[in-house]
Amino acid sequence: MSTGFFGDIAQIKYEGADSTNPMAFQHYNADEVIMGKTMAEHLRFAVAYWHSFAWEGGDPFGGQTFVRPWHPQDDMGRAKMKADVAFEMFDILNAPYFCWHDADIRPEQGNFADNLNTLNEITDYIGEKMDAVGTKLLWGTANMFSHRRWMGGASTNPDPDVFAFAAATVKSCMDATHKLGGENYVLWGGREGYETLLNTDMGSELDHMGRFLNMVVDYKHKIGFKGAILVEPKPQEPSKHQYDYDAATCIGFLRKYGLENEVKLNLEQGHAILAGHSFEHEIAVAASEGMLGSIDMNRNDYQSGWDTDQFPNNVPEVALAYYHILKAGGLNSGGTNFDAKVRRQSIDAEDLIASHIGGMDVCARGLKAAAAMLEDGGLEEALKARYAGWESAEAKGMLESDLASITDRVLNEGINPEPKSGRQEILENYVNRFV
Ligand code: XLS
Ligand code: NI
Ligand code: NI
Repeated sequence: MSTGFFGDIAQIKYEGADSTNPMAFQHYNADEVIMGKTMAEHLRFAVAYWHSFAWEGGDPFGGQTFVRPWHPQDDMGRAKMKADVAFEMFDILNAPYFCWHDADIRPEQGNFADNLNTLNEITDYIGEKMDAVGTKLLWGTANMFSHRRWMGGASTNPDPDVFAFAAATVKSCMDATHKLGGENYVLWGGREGYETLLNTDMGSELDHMGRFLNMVVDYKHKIGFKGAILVEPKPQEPSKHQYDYDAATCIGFLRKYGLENEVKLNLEQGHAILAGHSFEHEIAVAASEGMLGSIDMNRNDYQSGWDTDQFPNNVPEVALAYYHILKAGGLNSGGTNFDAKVRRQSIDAEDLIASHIGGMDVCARGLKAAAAMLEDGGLEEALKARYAGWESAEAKGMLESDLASITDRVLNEGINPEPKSGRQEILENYVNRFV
């Protein structure tokens, strides 16, 4: 029986680029084949439970703007109603995946044992809904940043009892993810960092975080969870400094603690911008190390400098991101999670649907442009030409050589390099032909 929350909004269909129907896809055509895979298989869209169903519309200057029948979110009956509405939306959008934090789906009980009971109960309920609607779980995760117990960090907390609570919480969320057939498990450490170095022992906090992540990996193998373990870089917010600053920092951390073959990265567009990078930079860094796991797709407001988690609407940006993803062989067990929320004035059920339609369409356009560029091969050809000098045996041999022998060669052969154009504008013009 329908909750009625979405009124008469029917399943969203693909109507093509000429359609003016705001409740239809213009570009996302799930079954359309691109480079040997359907769009649905490439993009693997997921809806984020927290932004669409748990967030109440507050900001630092004002409280709740969304009035939903499942508020306040402190009761199991209303948690089930929230799940009913969520699955109605997954069905309307035909979204293949969703993602959750424990705190999004179960009511907070204030202690671990009761949290565990409500998590078990709600995930049983959600499991039945997944079977009925056909939506799958892209990833589960633990919210270890909202409740006041986490204010000084989770695995990096100076209080070992918080470390213990965090370990138990992650175990419960991994169990729940495994039970629901989740394809990945994510750790984003919003409070794993510091507010001030004056009270922070950074070295020991990092060691605790490294040990914690090793326990997570051990537990994954113990229960036979086949999904990927992913960490999500972000430079700051809510903490002043987050240890998982960006992709490169995470990779260094994973290597230091022996996790480079066990853990991959969940990269978020807005976090890349906060770290002073482009999204494609973060994807290229992860891909070059074989550590690309999944993506959180959103955009920031480029004027405010906050992690505003808006739905993507910039096709050229999205196209370059998918270009690097396709080049790296695709998302594998990862997907495109809309870690994005409607604005707090967008209070209608229709806004929730329209925002996802727009995001899915923008990603579809980006993917199509990316595939066209890759199939045309212009960028790859230019790249090959730029590095062609390194094909020669002499150049390759230099990497096995040493400074003194190279110096001899420079002197003997009178090596005196002639600068060549980087052709940046020509390449930018090329990209513009596709987006
Ligand atoms: C916050 C993060 C968060 C993670 C999951 O900025 O993006 O939503 O994706 O904990
Ligand atoms: Ni984020
Ligand atoms: Ni995220």
